[in-house]
Amino acid sequence: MNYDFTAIEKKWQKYWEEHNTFQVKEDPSVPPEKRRYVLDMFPYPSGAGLHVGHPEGYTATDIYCRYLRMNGYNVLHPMGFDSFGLPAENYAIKTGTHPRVTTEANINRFRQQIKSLGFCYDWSREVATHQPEYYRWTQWLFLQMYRKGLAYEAETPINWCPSCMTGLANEEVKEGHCERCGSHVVRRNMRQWVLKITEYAERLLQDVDKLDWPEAIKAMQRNWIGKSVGAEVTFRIDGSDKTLTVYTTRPDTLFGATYMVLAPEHPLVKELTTDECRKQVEEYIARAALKSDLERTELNKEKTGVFTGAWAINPVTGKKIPLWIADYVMVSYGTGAIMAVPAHDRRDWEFAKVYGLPIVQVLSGGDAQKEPLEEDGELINSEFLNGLRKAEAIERMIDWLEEKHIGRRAVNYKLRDWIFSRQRYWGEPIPLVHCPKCGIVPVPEDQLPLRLPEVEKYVPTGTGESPLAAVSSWVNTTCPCCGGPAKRETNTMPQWAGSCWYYLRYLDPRNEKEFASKEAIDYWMPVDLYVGGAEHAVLHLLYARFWHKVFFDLGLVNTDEPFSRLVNQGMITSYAYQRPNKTLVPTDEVEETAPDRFVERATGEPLERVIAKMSKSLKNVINPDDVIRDHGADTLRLYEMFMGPLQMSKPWSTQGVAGVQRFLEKVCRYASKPLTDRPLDAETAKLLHKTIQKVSDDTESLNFNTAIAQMMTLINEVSRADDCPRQVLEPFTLLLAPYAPHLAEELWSTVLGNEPSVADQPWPKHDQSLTAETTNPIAVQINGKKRELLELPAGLSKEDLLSAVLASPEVQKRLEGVSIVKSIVVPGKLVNLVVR
Ligand code: ANZ
Ligand code: ZN
Repeated sequence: MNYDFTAIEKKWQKYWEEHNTFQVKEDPSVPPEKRRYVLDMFPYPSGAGLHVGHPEGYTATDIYCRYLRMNGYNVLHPMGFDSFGLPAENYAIKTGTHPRVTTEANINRFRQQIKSLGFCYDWSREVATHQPEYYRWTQWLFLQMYRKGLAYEAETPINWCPSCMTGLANEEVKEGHCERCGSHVVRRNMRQWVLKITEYAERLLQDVDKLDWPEAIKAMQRNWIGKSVGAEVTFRIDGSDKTLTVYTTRPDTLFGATYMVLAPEHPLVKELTTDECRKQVEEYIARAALKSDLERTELNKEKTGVFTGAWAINPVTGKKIPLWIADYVMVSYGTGAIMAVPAHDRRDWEFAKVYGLPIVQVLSGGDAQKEPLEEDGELINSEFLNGLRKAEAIERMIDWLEEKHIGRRAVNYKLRDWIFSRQRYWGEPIPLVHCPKCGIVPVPEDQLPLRLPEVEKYVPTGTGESPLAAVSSWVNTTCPCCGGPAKRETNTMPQWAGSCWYYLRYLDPRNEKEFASKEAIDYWMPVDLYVGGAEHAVLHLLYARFWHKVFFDLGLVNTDEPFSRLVNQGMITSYAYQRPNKTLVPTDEVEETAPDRFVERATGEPLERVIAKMSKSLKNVINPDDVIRDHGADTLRLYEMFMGPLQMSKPWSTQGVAGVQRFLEKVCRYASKPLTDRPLDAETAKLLHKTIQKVSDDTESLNFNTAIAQMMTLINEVSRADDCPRQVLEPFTLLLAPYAPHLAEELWSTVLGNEPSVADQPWPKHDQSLTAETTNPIAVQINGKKRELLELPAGLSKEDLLSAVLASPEVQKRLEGVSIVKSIVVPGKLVNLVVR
């Protein structure tokens, strides 16, 4: 059999499409434990088309889904497009082409590219967030949140790009600069719609614990929510009846509070500032407004501030302490004011050094005049706290403050409410009306979707309103409540809105009465496995959890978390070539003069091969279309899975692709040998059943690279024979089916003469009597501490034992975020991993 991958792949893609092979129904006879929902992060259909990172996660879920189907599961595996967003709008600003036109052309290209990989998506469930049939429900869900009091209007400072004349989301600000044009971003007060995600902070934090997600992502969510436990302390202002309350995590250090700092935006600044100091204070406030939060909080920045002329009284020492303003204090955190303890807080210490403020040490353990002491110690210079350690002293001080009614225990979260409006065109209109008589009135639900009107110009107006504000026929409307003249809200929703709930729409995508039926939700939810890139660690994944919890409270969904299990695929990187001065050379200007020796063609200068992100400028971007054309989709799929563990980042290698293609060619050559029905010899039978066992286990645990390696081992061994026994080819074809589905179909029907589709066949079972091996308990130590006890086959070599240990999910969990610097293997006994 000749491996004509182009013909084979076309043929089977057509077959699957015509036979609706992968359409899935909510079959009630399938018991709940046999239902699975496997989700990919849907792509933003950019103009660049699919990149090789997309097929990585998509192939992984595809293999897993095909494997589950063959094991008798009813599997929901949908795909769609996150199609509102900035690039299409920027393109419209440049060219005048409607974002819908660009977006839909891009979607068509993406769909065709994704289909060319032969994935088992149920395409009848495709959704795209920009379609009115979809965003009707985004608007409806927003209104449910609004009615629950979770959406409110506020004047808040936001990131503003003075050159693009638009507000930006935090995530659109890169190191203080506008992602679009590179201008310096400033703070500007603007009317905004805000979602009360902070009301869910504690639950979002607590429930992280019950998620089967990578530890690194869970840690990022916890940090982003940023719970902090401490106290509020109220200070009297000298010569005034005003008081000032601060938030501190270290009330134990109150005896060391030698000055106070207010955020420049703190509402009391104007009142407290004395006339002598007013001019400098106002100048400072104006300068601080030009900085982004990031610049203000950067640790290594020289601290700046000004004295307000006012003094407070330290409640425990009774001493007068000066009141400053400084931009390292944020108005939006805690109370926007701090008690400064330079002896024990680095930022305060740096500030005190710049302005010559007193440093009073209140914990033992070093010399605070020389450097801040941030560790635990024994309290000194602190009267009733002397001799206590930090934790006890905190408790004692809070009791004291509560007794005197000048303080109390307090909790703070870093998480801020979510600024939910954009001054943009290409997003969901916010379905609210402003009526001079009735105030804010929701658009009645039977009038949804509130469609985006056509506009002539996509350029932001600079007034803080979106281009929609210029469409007076759309803006001017009647109040749904009193029928009087009213105006529509012209801000649109942010890019994240549609992706907050798309996984629910897939359940019931054509429902015109509800966002999804209760039956479909009960049938499929929660998502059993969600695969995507780690770049969504906080934003999308936190926003979606928040919406889902709100829906849960509203009785709209049956679970309080949307995604039970999350797996992050590693980044596919590329090789790049570096000059001695660390600059990079585009790949097409590099020559390999000997194996692993590279020079710059123009100069003959030696270059070092390094690993870098694929980028246009380095000309090392791999286009999946080219790989499919030259090597076939099955090779692309198999190669991306064979590159290494799914979760790891790994560089693209052109030789690697060719190697995988040779494996599939070898399979074809083997299948071209005379097909026989002879019984297998004992050794072949044993290898075959070991292969079935390993491929099953590894596929189940998403260790696709080792499953492929085992299939390669099998083919190498069996192709020594002159014939091709059906007893080998048939089970092998079934094992191959999730991985290289086109070739597997071809082998199944053309070579083996069976009825298609191989995707509907039961998964092969291994014969335990053939695979049973004696096992040994192997202790796995990490940095010398015993962490796991694994039952592993006896007689493994050092290398095999180490790879078996590294392949175990328990060990992989423990190795997240660390790197192995050394491993010590004692065969049959233990493996010690030294990590950093
Ligand atoms: C006195 C003190 C002494 C503090 C000490 C720390 C160490 P987390 O853990 O992040 O919650 N802080 C409070 N509000 C602030 C604001 N709006 N902007 C900048 N800094 C602020 O940190 C809480 C600590 O950060 C608080 O505890 C306060 O400094 C500072 F040895 O108070 B601390
Ligand atoms: Zn009205």
